[in-house]
Amino acid sequence: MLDQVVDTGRYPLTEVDSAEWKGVISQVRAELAETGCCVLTDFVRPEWEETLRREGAEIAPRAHYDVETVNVYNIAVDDDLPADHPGRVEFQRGNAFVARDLVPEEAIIHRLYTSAPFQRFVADCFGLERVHELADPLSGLCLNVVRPGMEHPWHFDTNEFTVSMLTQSPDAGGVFEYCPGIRSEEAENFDDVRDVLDGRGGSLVRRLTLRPRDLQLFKGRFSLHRVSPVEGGTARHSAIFAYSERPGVIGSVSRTEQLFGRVLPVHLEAGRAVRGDLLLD
Ligand SMILES: O=C(O)CCC(=O)C(=O)O
Ligand SMILES: [Fe+2]
Repeated sequence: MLDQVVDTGRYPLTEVDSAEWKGVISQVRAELAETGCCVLTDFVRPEWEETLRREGAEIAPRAHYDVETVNVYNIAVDDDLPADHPGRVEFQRGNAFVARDLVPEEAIIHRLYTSAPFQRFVADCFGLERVHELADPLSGLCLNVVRPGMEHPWHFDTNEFTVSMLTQSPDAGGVFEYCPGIRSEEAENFDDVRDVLDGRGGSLVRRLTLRPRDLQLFKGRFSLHRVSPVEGGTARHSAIFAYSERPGVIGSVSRTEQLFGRVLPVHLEAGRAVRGDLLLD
């Protein structure tokens, strides 16, 4: 399957540790170290572009919509924060997610997500021994749907690294904007975050117009990012492949309810996953 779908001439996923593999990996790692973001262009072969788009468009109506007031840290908006704290800036989250259990197993994005060579490649790109699919039956693989007029507002990710692929481009807008390393494990840098939210981000903000079939690797826990408002008549669809370093990761009940409008018994049993740092989110 992999050889057919992925351009393995360029991205030798099936030749683990070959010279070509190592060449790609070292390039990716250098870019990730510099900006926290790397786009592997034309990762999926062009003949699959329409299938990728259609499979996404078919499930997009299954996205859970909810007008949610959020801030960049995904903490309670009414928290008792200082007046100039960036967590006080509120946004309407206008994107919606299709949960993993609504993505057919034969869809390209599902086959990539669960592919062992793909996982091995992704892990090596991030310098990890291996990655695990989330044990969460809803949030491991999602389709992110941003309809015309909507945006996916500024936020940090809970995951340290994210893998994604646009499956349908909007007519205009829907640009991925990010601020490389604006915070670190040691420092929140609230002043810089505040500047970006207030539109004074200037050189802190980079812009990427992603294209379908490109694979994006991103370290979103330290880089503030958003999808700018989508313009025109076509929704923006992107597949989010979520992996973790530890096995068994399951989302919290409250977050799962917010994102998907439902929880499963496994969420009620698991409680909140433990993380390695104390950053707000
Ligand atoms: O859809 C995208 O390109 C970005 C999605 C994102 O930032 C997220 O799901 O956390
Ligand atoms: Fe994100």
